[in-house]
Amino acid sequence: MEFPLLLLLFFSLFFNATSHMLLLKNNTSPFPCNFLFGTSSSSYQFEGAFLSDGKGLSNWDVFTHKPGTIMDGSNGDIAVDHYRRYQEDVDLMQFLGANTYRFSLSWARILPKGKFGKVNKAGIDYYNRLIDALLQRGIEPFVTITHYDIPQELEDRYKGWLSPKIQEDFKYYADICFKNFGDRVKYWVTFNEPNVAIVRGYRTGLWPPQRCSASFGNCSHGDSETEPFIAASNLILSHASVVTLYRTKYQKKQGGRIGIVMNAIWFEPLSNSREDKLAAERAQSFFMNWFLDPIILGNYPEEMHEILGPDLPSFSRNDKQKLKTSGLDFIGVNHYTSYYAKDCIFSACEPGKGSSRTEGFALNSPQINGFSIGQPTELDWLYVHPEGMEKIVTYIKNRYNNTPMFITENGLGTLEKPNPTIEDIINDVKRVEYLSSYLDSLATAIRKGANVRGYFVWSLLDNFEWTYGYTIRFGLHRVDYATLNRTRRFSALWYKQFIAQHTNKACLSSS
Ligand code: PNW
Repeated sequence: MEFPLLLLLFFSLFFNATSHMLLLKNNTSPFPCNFLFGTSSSSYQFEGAFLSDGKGLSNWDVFTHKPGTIMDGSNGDIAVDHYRRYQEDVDLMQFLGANTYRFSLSWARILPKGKFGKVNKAGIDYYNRLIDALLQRGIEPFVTITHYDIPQELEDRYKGWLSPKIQEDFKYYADICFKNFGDRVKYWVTFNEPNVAIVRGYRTGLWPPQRCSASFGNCSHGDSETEPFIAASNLILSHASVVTLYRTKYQKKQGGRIGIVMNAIWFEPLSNSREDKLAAERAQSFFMNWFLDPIILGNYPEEMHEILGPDLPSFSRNDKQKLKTSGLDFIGVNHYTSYYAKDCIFSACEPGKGSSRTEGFALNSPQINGFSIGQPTELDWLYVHPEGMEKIVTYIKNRYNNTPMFITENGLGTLEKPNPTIEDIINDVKRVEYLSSYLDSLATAIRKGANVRGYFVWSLLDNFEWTYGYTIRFGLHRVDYATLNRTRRFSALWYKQFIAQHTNKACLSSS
């Protein structure tokens, strides 16, 4: 395409996408002073260099190398080579005007064999280089300690999250992270989306360690009715130990904050019936509150006790005390989509997705009985329902006493045509529409009093999308997987503009 034509296309799209943004009226931004705007990533999806400089194998390295696990047969061996190209990537963030970057540390890069081996100095050096490069450009590092990938050694030795032994290992690892990086890192996340990792690892078996019962999936070991709850309880207690460690040994001196990131789906009752409303509550309790309630309120949601009985591991008096005194400083919210929820206690549901006891007898899905919660996308689990952002943020605000929140992920995944033209590559108007409508909805929640402190787009770049491999692209920048070249998409320019318009100049001078 001729260059001027391309330019024209650009501007027409640009004005189209910005004209329906209500946020800019009177030039007052609803986003508070010092609001963080950035992008998110994770070690396994970005770094590559899977065996470089002393890194050990992670559970995801081993899993992706098994045939048939990943849609396009790919893996994260190279990913987007962030390990070597981080400087170029930090330049892209600077161009956006972002003031934060969320990334995760690879446990197996720092401790190739968990606490059963030595610290890998080259791993520490890499993260030091990345952190310093960010700070030099005024970008605040927002660090996830574990984003799904754990050293394979811990699976082999004691079955990972199924063993209480992992609590000691996680504490040992986090201590090394605080000690080495805590002078410069002021935002810590213990875990990314444990609710997704545990459901996929131990209920449906689609992710490592591929454990489930026959009626839930195709696994050679496991028990979908009990193991997810055991793994979750070990993870919740691991979070508590590490928060206690941070509070007692580091927080005063280093002055940072620590939280956890949950996958947060908004569950909308399928009908106005009392039964469906209760089902939507149960769906939330069995998905998100399952983790946040014990961490913030000291015990599992009541509905979980009632439905699961003895299959829900109970916390000892000691554990409860530990949970109460540790808690968290903020809740990280990864929000992409909403689902309908339908009751399966008082009415019959077909056996299958969501209707089991392990999900609180609440059928939950983006489409039920021909009703769709929003526009479908090229990802089977992602439907566009911007109102869900305001609703989930408000729900969390009310349930957890307006604990500070960060929207740690939000974004749209798309497919790419074979042999795409430059226009196919950069013209991602759907992504811009998605992001601007979700940010609008977030702004409404903030105006109504939600204590939200930051927002991160998933993701800076296209990357390894777990079992979808490289087929699904979430990037503000497109990655050519043959050359690893990054190309700026229209959404990157849009986000740059958005950040500039919503960074409150008055705050800058007073801070
Ligand atoms: C998150 N769902 O995963 C992860 O934190 C990222 O690593 C990932 O790349 C990103 O979102 C996009 O998928 C999710 O089924 C996995 O609702 C599943 C769901 C949502 C997010």
